Amino acid sequence: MAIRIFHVKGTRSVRVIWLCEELGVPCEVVPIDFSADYRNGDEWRAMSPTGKVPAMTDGDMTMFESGAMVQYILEKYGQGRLQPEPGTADSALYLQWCWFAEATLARPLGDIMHHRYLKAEAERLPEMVVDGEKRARVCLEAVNSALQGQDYLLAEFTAADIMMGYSLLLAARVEVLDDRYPRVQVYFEKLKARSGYQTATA
Ligand SMILES: N[C@@H](CCC(=O)N[C@@H](CS)C(=O)NCC(=O)O)C(=O)O
Repeated sequence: MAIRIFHVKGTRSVRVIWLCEELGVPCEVVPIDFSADYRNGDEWRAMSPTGKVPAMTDGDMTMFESGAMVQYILEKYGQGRLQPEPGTADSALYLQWCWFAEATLARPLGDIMHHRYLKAEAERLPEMVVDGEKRARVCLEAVNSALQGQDYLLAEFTAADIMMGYSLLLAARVEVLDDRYPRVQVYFEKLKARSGYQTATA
C-alpha cells in the first residue's frame, strides 16, 4: 500500500510530496479540509492530535510532523539518497539545517503569519509581528552566509534543502525574504525550478 500524504496546498505537506517526487517513491496525495472545524474534529485529531497539517500513513503506521516524515521516508525508501552517511560531519550539518529550517526559522515565520493574517483581528499582537520579523531576519542572514560559494546547504542537493525550501516559501509569503539576502534568493529560485517542488506546490 502506497504512502498516503494528507495535504493542504501550500502547507508543510509540500515537503513530503516533494521528497517522494525527488526519490520516485509512489505516494497518494489526499486533500483535506483546512477549516478549523475539520481540524478540531475527532477524525483529524486521531491522525494529528494538535490539529495541524500534515499527517501521513504508511500501511498501518500513522504519523505527524513533516520533518519526521522526511526522515522516515529517507530511512525506509531512500537507499542512501538525499542525505549524507549517518555519523559523518556532513550528516551533522545535514541534521543541523533540517532542524534549523523548522525549529528556528519557521517559528518566527509562524508568529508573523498568525499575528498578521490567521488570528481573529482582536487577538492579533502587532509586536509579535515586529519581533518575528527581527528573529526571522537573523535566521535568513545565517542562511545567506552559509550559501557563500555553494549552491545548496551541503555540497550537493539533499533533503535539508527540501526542509529549508518550504521554510523559504513561508518567508517569501510573509515578505521577509528580500534582497538583503541575495544568495538565499538565488538558492530559492534554484529550488523552485526543481520539478519535485513544482509538483508539490501545484
Ligand atoms: N512542526 C509541524 C508544524 C505543523 C504546522 O504548523 N502546520 C500548519 C500548516 S503548514 C498548520 O497546520 N497550521 C494550522 C494551525 O497552526 O492551527 C510540522 O512540521 O509538521
